[in-house]
Amino acid sequence: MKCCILLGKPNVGKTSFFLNFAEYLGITKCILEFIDYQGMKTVKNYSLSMAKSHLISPSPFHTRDICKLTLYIPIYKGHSEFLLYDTGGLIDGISKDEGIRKSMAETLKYLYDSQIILHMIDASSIYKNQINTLSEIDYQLNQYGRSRGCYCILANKVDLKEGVGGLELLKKEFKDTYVIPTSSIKRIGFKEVKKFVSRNL
Ligand SMILES: Nc1nc2c(ncn2[C@@H]2O[C@H](COP(=O)(O)OP(=O)(O)OP(=O)(O)O)[C@@H](O)[C@H]2O)c(=O)[nH]1
Ligand SMILES: [Mg+2]
Repeated sequence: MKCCILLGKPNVGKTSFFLNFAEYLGITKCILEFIDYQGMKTVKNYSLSMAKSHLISPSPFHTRDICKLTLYIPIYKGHSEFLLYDTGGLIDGISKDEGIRKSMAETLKYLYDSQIILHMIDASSIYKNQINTLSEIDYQLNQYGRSRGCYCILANKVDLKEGVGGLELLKKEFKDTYVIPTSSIKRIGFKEVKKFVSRNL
């Protein structure tokens, strides 16, 4: 089964996208598998609303473990199955926090094993030049993703006024990359992401 990984800086909206996109694809209950940095697996059964209230947060680095969910996309008379991974936020350099370092290492391990790469950037934040603005890690992910193929950028938070400006900056900066404008909470761009994933399954 193909694996699709969702990654990017902390707080850009990865977990919100992960759960809302799963809901968009028809999931009503989520059986989530969490994998920590030691490879320990824990399965949790959540309703979607419980998952959203537990797993999404305005504080950065809320997600630490890899979170795995099996999803289905209808194709002709059947459907294609794939695994979607939510991951902990990636930052430039080496964090002083051991937990963050381990979480980042785990994300990179799963990146190598994934066939489809969704790189999320907070478009509103880059427009305002805030903490989550474009930096080395985004350029490195872009370079790596392009070398692998099946890679796109999700320019998230375009429901915000600044997100629209940020989207234009991203399109200019990453001319050779497919950039999909998204809003994890308003479900903008979900149809395009679904098309992108199903094309690569
Ligand atoms: N306006 C707006 N807010 C968003 C969007 N996506 C996420 N948020 C908000 O951004 C904050 C972070 O969302 P998360 O989904 O937890 O972000 P994350 O990338 O998983 O963060 P970490 O797990 O800490 O790396 C929350 O307060 C969300 O409500 C979006 O598309 N638009
Ligand atoms: Mg998260």
